[in-house]
Amino acid sequence: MSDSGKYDLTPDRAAPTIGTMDESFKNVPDFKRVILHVDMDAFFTSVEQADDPLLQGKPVVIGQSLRGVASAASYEARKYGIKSAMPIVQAKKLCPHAVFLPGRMSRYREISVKIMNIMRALCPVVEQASVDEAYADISGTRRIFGPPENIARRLKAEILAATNLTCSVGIAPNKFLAKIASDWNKPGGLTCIPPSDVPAFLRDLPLGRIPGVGKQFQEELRRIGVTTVPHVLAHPRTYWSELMGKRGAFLHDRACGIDDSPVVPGSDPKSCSAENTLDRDTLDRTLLERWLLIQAERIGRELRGLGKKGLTVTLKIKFQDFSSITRSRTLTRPTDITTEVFEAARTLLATEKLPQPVRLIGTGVSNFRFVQAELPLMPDAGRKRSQQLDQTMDRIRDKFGNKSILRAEAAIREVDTTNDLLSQKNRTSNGQ
Ligand code: DCP
Ligand code: MG
Repeated sequence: MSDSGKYDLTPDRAAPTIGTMDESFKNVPDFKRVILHVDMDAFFTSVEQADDPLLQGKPVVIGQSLRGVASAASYEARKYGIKSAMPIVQAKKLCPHAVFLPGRMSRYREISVKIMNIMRALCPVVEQASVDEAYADISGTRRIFGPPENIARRLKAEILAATNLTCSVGIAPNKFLAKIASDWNKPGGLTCIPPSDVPAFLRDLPLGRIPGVGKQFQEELRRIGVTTVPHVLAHPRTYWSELMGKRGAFLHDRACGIDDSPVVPGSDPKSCSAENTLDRDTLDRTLLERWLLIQAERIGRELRGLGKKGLTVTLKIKFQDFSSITRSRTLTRPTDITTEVFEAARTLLATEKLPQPVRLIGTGVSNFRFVQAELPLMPDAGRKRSQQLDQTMDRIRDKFGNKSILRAEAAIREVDTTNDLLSQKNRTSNGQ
């Protein structure tokens, strides 16, 4: 049982051999939950490689500034010893021929939304933990999906089909063990820690692999001769909490395999917005409209990705003296159509006096409404055409990346600027 290989299900790339973890989960009374953790493999660099076939198989690093650090490294780059948080200067020394890219946060967020939607469609309770990872409580899904591995495999397949990206999945009786499991056999892993195997699994686990036991904490423990889980378990919980307070109790709990923290579903986004600080303050309305179109493109795509339609469009303007205004317009029906978002924002801009040059312009869509499949009494040819155009552009961007296609008027400049913000905000009002 203490052979770590026992926990490694064969990655899906090869023929999987599945154990009987479903039975184990059922039979061990102490563990009532089944928690799944998904973590994308080398997320930022994998997105870049998926969007640009020329990068596939190459060492890729996100981070270009010689004064900065790498935020991500592809598995090819990791072979040279490059890791996240490593100074770029050092990474360049280790692998001078690696491709160093600036990173495209909005694209990563867009893919992240897609992944989370896939998870939410399959799993009853999902908690997004970061841009590329999420927990799901799948305790009640056995009757629909069979053993937990089935849902994991289906998730992996659906994420791969939708994004061309691989992920690693861990399944265990609680969140911290599921997180360790997803990291156990990267990339492309599927690792289960059945309840009955938890004690043996923990016995051999280096303390540093427990989330929350960082380098400093390990060093503190090492100084008192504690380097393994059995060392921790040699003393009762009270000993640890007297010695180290909450951290001590936490350490003892984890060494016992205890983590009762629930999977807390994140609240649904209440609005989508995008804003740009301009390179130079301007009164040029044509230029401002072009920014509105770029923003409408991005918001429209985000809305469609989220499956949301909003009834209110908001324009935000910040002037040269940093004073700002927001103006809203309620549409006759909720929309996720790029041109409708744009037209509403453009109308708001047209009716606004510009007493001084504009330094920032932004668009937001809020007031999301659930809309059933539309069955208009009068067929609306214009709207249908706009929807078809959006769908086509979404498909092209899914395949070739964000910058591959822009409506002609908007193609004035690079969309991914460092001061560009695209965000979903959990609020009912907008533009603030
Ligand atoms: N990230 C970052 N800065 C860090 C660590 C990560 O900006 N110090 C970003 C880049 C990563 C993304 O977050 O691609 C996800 O972080 P992960 O820790 O999950 O790392 P990866 O997904 O890149 O690799 P792995 O396959 O190990 O999960
Ligand atoms: Mg990851």
